[in-house]
Amino acid sequence: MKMTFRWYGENDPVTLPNIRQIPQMSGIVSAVYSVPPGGVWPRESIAAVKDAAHKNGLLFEVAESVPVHEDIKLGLPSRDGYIETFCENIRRLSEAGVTCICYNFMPVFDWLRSELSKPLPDGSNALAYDNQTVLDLDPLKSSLSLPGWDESYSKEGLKALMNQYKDIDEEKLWGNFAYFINGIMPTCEECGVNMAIHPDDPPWGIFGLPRIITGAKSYARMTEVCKSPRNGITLCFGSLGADPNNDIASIIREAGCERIHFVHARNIKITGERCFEESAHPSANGSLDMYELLKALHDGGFDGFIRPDHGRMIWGEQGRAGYGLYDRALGAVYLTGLWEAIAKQMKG
Ligand code: DNO
Repeated sequence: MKMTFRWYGENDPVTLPNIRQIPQMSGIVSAVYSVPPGGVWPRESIAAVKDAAHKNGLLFEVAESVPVHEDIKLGLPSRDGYIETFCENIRRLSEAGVTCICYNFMPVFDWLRSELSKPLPDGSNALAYDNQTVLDLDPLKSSLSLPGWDESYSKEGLKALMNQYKDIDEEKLWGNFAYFINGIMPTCEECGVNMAIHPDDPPWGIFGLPRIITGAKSYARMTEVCKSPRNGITLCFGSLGADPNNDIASIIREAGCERIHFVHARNIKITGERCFEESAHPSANGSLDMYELLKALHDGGFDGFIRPDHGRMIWGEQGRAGYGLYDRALGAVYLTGLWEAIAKQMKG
């Protein structure tokens, strides 16, 4: 397992020298943020991320995310051009040493929360999701914006885009996913790059839009539509774990680790039906048994990348919601400790 840390580039208040000092940190997970979805990433921009990482003793082997253009998810005729652009980005990233690309196939919106800084009893704050608040929310009227969302849409643009999805049900979205993944796979094979799809977060439909990567059945189907082991997943504990029907340890044990290229490890506390808040990483702080999950990965021979995922804001830190330094650093060290204990226990 290779421990990594997400870095949002030169504007990230978390610096590379900060990241370097976290014990056992092997590299960063990053992207070129200046290019809109569907554009080609300039070689110099990719090299700048790599060079900055290397200067700080860190590797840049995982890109998160390369956005999938909406025309691909909608299955429009223009998708072929965007698939070719995606392939070009795969080539350029691999030339710079990237071996794993994290992406998602969620229509319009990426991850969703109803609150970005919910105060917790210990004085920290965290991201939270309340089902009723989301049901009452109209994305076309509210001013809600989240760091994971593409902010470039005007309200009219967003309305038109959401309208385009009205004839796209889950079956059609699956068809468009199959077209995309099979379209890029020859390039992934050629370049030695693993694709790691992130689950839908939360793992259920929102705002009437379809979502398909939600649990064990999705993984079975996903691997079926494109059989190359390079068509793999980002196993995100917190996203899948928001649905208590997802037994993540069983998903790992049943599906095996061959397709798990990347792990987002975080804990959540389920506070009601389709309601949760993000907790500190240790098992005792949330609803997920982190030991069981890492043990299942270890037993399956997991040898991919892992990163602590969202952290709370602690010690008065201000910054990008979910992506401060301190709590994620605590998470990384906790995960490394669990992994060491499991490995030593297994040796007997
Ligand atoms: C949220 C992240 C996601 C993830 C994308 C991958 O914090 O895990 O935004 O990067 O869904 O494409």
